[in-house]
Amino acid sequence: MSDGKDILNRSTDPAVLQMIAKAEKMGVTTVWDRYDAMTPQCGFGETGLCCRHCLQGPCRINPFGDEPKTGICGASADVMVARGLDRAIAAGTAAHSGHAKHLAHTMLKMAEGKLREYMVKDVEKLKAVAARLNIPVKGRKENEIAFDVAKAALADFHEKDTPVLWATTVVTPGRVKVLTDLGLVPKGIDHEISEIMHRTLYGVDADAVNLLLAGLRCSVADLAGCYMGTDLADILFGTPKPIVTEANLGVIKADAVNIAVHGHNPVLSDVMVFVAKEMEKEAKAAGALGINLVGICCAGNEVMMRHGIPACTHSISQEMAIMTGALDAMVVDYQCIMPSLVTVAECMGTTIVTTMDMCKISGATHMDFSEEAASEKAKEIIRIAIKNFSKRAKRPVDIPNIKTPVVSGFSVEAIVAALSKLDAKDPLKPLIDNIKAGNIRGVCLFAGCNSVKVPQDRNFTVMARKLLKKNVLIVATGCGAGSLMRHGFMNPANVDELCGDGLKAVLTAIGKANNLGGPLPPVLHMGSCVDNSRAVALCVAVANYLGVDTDKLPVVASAAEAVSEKAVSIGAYAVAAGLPTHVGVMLPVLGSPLVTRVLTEKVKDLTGGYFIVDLDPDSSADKLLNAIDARRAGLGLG
Ligand code: NFS
Ligand code: SF4
Repeated sequence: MSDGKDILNRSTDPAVLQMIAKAEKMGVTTVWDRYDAMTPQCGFGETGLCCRHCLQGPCRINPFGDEPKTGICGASADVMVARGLDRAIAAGTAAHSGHAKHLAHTMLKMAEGKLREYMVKDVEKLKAVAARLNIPVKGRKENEIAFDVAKAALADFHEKDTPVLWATTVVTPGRVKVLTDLGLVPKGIDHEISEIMHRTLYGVDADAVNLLLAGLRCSVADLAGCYMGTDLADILFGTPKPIVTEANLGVIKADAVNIAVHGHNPVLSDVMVFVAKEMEKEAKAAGALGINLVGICCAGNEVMMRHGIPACTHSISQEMAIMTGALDAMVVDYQCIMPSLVTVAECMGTTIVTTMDMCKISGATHMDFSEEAASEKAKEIIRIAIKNFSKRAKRPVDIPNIKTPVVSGFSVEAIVAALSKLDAKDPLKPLIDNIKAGNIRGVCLFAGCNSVKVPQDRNFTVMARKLLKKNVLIVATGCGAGSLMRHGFMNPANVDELCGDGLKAVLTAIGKANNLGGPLPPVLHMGSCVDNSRAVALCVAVANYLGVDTDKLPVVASAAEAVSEKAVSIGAYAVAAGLPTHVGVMLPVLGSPLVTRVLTEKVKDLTGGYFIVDLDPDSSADKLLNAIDARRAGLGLG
């Protein structure tokens, strides 16, 4: 049991803190309690010096240079650390691209006329993606084009004669050359993942630098998977446009049937949005005000960006949504779903519904989701929630009265459309001019998760405050976006308080030109974690405009509270794309000074990008500002 002071240190979100206190009072164990019970954590693992890649292990290396200096097979600290990092990148790549592959299969079945409930929602995007892939568009039916795009997507997974198209067609020409020269162009997404598993096997690659290069190549495959995930989701569900909504636990409503969608793939969550509307009547018949769909993590980001569904919480505080006692069901697909949810749900009367064969949780209710019967399945799931609502009627709930307005939906297409109101012929010009003039000093992408190792949201908010004041334009994805939205960073009303004068003027001018009645929000929400591809697309557009490569731009990235292996693979592709990339928690690499040096310095000579690992948000922000200024100087900007 922890004392009160510890509890206040767990999150900086007041709504979450209320629920942590409730859990403490009820004796419900949370992620923070389990973290406390886990500390001190193993120093070998923390530094990457533990290997279990064969049955002779586990092997551990003494980080202080004493015996043992190698594993039983002779693997050095450098090799052990590089192999571990590679496997993390491969896992992250598998997750993002698995999500994309799922969308590609859905799109293929749709194009073949096998699915009733999916369609091409954004024809323009379909045509744009097809054109980028060299797929003929003119005079062809939507479904024919969609068929070819889905086939091209699936073809990108295995080794073939052509490189991964979703990698080579989405970066600058200069970057294609850099990646080609370094041997970093992936041959197939699945191919790179499986090659990492092969080369990190007992007795294969024992050259740390060679291992790291392969990891970087796999991370480029991860970029491809993310980019494909965004492209296909936009085609099937619509490309996001600015939309007003809200975030935090206060979006849960005591007298509605509350259903949280949690996980990642809009294949499920997008259908839930429409079916929930159809089921309003049934919910009302059960005595509810209606159905209140709320989002968690990236499933939440997807439906917020496209439909304005409010987000209730993110990442490390997912259990706290259930602690309100007002969630009737939590519907999950895959990734970032803590198994502990089932235990908390049992205490609070929530039903956890798993929907994917590859992601079942003991104690949860499993309802296999299929695209062929999407709305029937969604209806069945919603009926579970309605039934639960009836049972909950007499139980008290504790919904923190805390929520914040959010303007979401900033796809690159939406940003360009907004800019075109300033210059219809040359929409990027106002953005570039403002960067040149210093009104926008640079751009920072905040991405990744919340970690139990950081007071929730602290790193994101401290860094964003500092950078905004210095006129850095901030875009955000994933739970980083979640973090910033819950703290008011996506509320246009806060531009005055948060932004420096230059940035304020730009956000206000764009707002005015678009008749928004106010500025754009201080931080632009670009979507889920696969939507880091949108940030890449923006960078590439700006770089191409300026005729330089992405490693010359005053653009930086930060995963300030990273958790998932997906954050590691994204960080690696940000570095491969040439960005200075901050990580605000320890990466398990310190056991190898060589690997640490390669990632934070040497790689700069190869890709132009590099990692900045710093746990202090204040100095991290300074380092990112310095990186931005160095790049400005490189471009001859003051
Ligand atoms: Ni990204 Fe999104 Fe969140 Fe982290 Fe998980 S939900 S895919 S991995 S925890 S940001
Ligand atoms: Fe130990 Fe080598 Fe086996 Fe790893 S691969 S567990 S270092 S013997």
